[in-house]
Amino acid sequence: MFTRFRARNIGLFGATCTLALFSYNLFKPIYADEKKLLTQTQIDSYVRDGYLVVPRLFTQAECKQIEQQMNTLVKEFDAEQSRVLSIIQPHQINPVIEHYVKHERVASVLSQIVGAHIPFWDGSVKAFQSMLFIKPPNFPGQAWHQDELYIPTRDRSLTAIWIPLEDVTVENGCLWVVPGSHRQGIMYPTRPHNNNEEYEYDDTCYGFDEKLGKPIEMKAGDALFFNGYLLHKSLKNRSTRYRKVLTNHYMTATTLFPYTLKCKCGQLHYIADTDCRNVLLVSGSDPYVAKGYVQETITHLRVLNDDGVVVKQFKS
Ligand SMILES: O=C(O)CCC(=O)C(=O)O
Repeated sequence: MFTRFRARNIGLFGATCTLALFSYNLFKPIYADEKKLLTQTQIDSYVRDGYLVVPRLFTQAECKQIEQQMNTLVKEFDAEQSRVLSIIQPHQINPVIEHYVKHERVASVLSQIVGAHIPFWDGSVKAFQSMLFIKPPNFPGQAWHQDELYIPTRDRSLTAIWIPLEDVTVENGCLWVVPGSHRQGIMYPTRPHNNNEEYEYDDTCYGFDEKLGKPIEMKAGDALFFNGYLLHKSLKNRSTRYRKVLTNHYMTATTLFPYTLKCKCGQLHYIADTDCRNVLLVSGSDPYVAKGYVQETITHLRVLNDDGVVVKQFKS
């Protein structure tokens, strides 16, 4: 009797489980997790090494579309194509570039890595900056540096995405990184590099073993994500082709960062809550939404003038 009762219960239990599983599969909610592109191994390697290459994040067609927008912008600025080196903040005036800055594949990866080292991070991310680089043949690279120097997030969440629109190799000036150099959150000292043949004018970081630097050769549309404290550089473009790249900077939406300090009012400003609102929410929610948003930076080009000097060009 007891055994029959138990067998019937087990049978009922089994049927209920099968039904539950069946209806779960039919009506299962779209969990955010299902949109996540990275495995835990990839996230761990980003936290450990400070960089991650995600192959084929953008298709060839998407790379072409970005390149077309680059050409359109150069025309809008009435600039001489062969002299343009970069376009700064193109997303502020070009909706297609803005679309790629917040693209769902980009947002998905960022929502897994930007604050992966921060306890209780909720996956929220905002963008601060976009840049299109057009590196002509024979143009120098950028010496060893850390992006955190220019965009001080201080919670170590600054994350760059660097997407070549054509294949990049050592010859045409791919990025080099020092794996793990972000780990302790050290800001390395800087000094002149004395190598104008290889690098543009910005100083170089020193105090680390340069031999640990490694080139990251990539295919067009692959995406290199790297942390703001990671030491990186690029060499001169020794090829006969232009090297074109879209690169953007992101941080957690909770980050307050003092990009500029404007103290004209004569009041005391605390560094810790000074916040640049020239940002764009990419993932999750913005805890400082009440502060509103501003466009402090103006979209502009970096161009070579007749003397070969790099100057800024604004829209006339
Ligand atoms: O694209 C390059 O050559 C250098 C880019 C870079 O180092 C940067 O944007 O921080």
